[in-house]
Amino acid sequence: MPDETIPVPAPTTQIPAHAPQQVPAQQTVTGEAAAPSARLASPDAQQVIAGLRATSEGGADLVQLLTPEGQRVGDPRFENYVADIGVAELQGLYRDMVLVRRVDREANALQRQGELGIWVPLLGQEAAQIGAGRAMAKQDMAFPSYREHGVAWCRGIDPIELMGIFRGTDHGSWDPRTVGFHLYTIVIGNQCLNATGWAMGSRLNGRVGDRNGEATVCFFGDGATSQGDVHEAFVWSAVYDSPVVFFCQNNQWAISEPLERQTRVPLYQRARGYGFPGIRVDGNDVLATLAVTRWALEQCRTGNGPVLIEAFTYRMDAHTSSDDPTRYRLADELETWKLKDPIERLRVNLVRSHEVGQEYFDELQAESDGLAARLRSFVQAMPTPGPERIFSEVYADLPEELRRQRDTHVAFHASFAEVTG
Ligand SMILES: Cc1ncc(C[n+]2csc(CCOP(=O)(O)OP(=O)(O)O)c2C)c(N)n1
Ligand SMILES: [Mg+2]
Repeated sequence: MPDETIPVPAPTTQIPAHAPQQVPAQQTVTGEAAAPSARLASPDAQQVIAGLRATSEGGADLVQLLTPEGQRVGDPRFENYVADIGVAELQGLYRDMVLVRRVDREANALQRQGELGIWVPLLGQEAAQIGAGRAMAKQDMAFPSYREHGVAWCRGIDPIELMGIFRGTDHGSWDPRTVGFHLYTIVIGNQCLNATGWAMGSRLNGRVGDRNGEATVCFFGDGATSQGDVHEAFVWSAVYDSPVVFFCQNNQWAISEPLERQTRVPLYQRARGYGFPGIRVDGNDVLATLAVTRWALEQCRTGNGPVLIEAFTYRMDAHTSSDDPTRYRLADELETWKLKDPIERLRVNLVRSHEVGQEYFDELQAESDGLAARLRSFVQAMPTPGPERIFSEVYADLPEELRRQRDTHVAFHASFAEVTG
């Protein structure tokens, strides 16, 4: 579809129920007169409930192509971006989601059994990640946080390559340039600056301008939007028209902090303040996420970046295996989101609208079991890296001083091993 037929998502004036209805004229308020704004900073219980309801429902601006009941719905703005997706492609997207969920659950179990030091679950965010990941082209570059196992899968990274990070033996064993997927970033929001720099480079090197142009996708969370790094990335990307899709997975929580503590406007609306389009998509709808990300990437490739996508989703498990979400959120909330499960809605669609038979699901189950078994045996057999490993792959030519330290370090380990047997 030509660019000009795709309207930039219309700006909306929708504000959550608990936000002030009118922006007061600019003024300096001190003493007692400051009380109303102080009250706004701590909404009462009713306001909190209204706000949470507004966020859990996604609002009228949510782009959706597949309802939670598995029904295909139209959207004239994005329909054509998935016109090529027939039943075989839908099955492919379903397979991706099932397999990454299986990897996620197996890794979670491995952590519980002491084989991994920590695990960061993606449960519930499969559609957001597979939709975005499958929208990307070979020449594109992704900058993930630490939860993007589904995007890694789409970039062709074998899940076993993620395991060293969580076993504490390496920082990821893939070459970011070859696969177009940067190493995981733990420092919240920091990868947005890296992504901005990369995207500015694409533009300055003349690799933007037509549909084969290069684009960058930056993945981050709702909590990250409160970081200064993200603000700076938005400013730099905007003023340099950088081809970067800021893909925010709003999973409603930043560890134990709810979205309500990050923002008073829906996150996608923030883009307006920086001067680029922002759009909210149902992040549990793989088809809508694929369509919206394809649109955003096209904008970037053709020189109309950046774009902010807010993928409205939910973290169905703990923040990490070190976290206990029952301490800060109600079980009801999880139950509500289970009804919007990204995998189940596509399964229902495949069965009811495309008459996909049980055989397909059985085969996928067997494939998924095989993948989990391979992951498990790989992790159980993972060797402990040698003492020289911390010195390798940092310098092309190791400086003399570090070479000396490495030799001492290696010799110490050898003598220690001799003593301890
Ligand atoms: C700069 C920085 N501050 C604090 C932390 C600790 N921390 C780790 S994850 C996290 C919450 C991030 O939430 P969000 O951006 O919503 O991503 P999610 O984990 O939900 O995917 C925090 C505060 C950190 N890693 N880096
Ligand atoms: Mg979050």
